[in-house]
Amino acid sequence: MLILKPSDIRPSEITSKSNYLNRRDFVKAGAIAGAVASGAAFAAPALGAIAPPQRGAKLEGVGKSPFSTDEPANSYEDITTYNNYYEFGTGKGDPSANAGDFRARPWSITVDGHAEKTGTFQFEDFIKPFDLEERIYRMRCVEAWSMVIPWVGISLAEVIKHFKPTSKAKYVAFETLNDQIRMPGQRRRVLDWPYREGLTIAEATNPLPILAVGLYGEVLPNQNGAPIRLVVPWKYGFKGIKGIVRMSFVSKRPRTSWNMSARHEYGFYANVNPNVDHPRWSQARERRIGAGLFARKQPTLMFNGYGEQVAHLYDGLNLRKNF
Ligand SMILES: Nc1nc2c(c(=O)[nH]1)N[C@H]1C(S)=C(S)[C@@H](COP(=O)(O)O)O[C@H]1N2
Ligand SMILES: [Mo]
Repeated sequence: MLILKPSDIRPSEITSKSNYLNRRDFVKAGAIAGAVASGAAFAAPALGAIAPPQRGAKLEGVGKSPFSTDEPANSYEDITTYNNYYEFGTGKGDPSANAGDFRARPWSITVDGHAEKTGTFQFEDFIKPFDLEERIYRMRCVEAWSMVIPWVGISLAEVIKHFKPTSKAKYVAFETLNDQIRMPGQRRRVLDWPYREGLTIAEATNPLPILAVGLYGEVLPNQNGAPIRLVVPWKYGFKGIKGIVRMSFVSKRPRTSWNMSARHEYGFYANVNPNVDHPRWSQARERRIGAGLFARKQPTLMFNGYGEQVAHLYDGLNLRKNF
């Protein structure tokens, strides 16, 4: 459990990087919490306010990206207390409550399959050849909520180029750590562990995807996928596999966790598409986390607004069938 004593909290942690949007919400939520007796609906923001997440070490030499959105970013608290990471529980607050003691170092990543360069690398050696960049991306979860997140990461296209995949490599598959002791949520068979994801080589070599190693200029918190996780901003959030230990160059479409669990609900592509509903709910609109409890849902954009960069990847593909 991540509960800090007041003496453990540095002043820098108390002054969060909340943007003006979230400050306004904080005031609003506070006013509402004072007016109604039950605080149950405010459990997530209240937890963030009482026990600020431990902040990570500063990352040095982080460049800027032309792909960043200028929309206001969600607060550090929003991004680190409202998570999906079933290895640490299925509730949105579970990863921040349960992943605090997870040791994300030392960490090794295995690269295998159809590539000239393969092997097992320490995390630090794995990322060393690549430039660190801040990429402020809109993120859209399949559950119809969204956030704007200032990631720090390395270009997946650059990583792939580095390992020199052969012509047999049609897809890249990723796997999360498989360890019931370090990831207690894996004791429950809510998914077929380890968590798995994948992209086509064309998707993976597009300039947008990154392997994120940081957030708000600091080392990535455990609940967001430390030490390294995938970020693919035009796809639903479940493609963004956390805690990666393996990257495989494969010739056949890899099996992916949510598709294996309910293939009629979660496709391999998982491109954000307001015109194709999930069988149980609409994908036309989304709730921006932190935009206020009474804020209207906003329209979801095709490819989450990244169509200019990625629409060409799907020329001639029926996106209703290939959801
Ligand atoms: N290993 C692993 N990766 C995962 C998940 C998970 O349960 N396990 N959940 C996914 C889902 S559904 C979402 S929406 C994003 C959430 O990322 P965030 O908590 O950093 O916003 O992580 C994705 N990556
Ligand atoms: Mo998600």
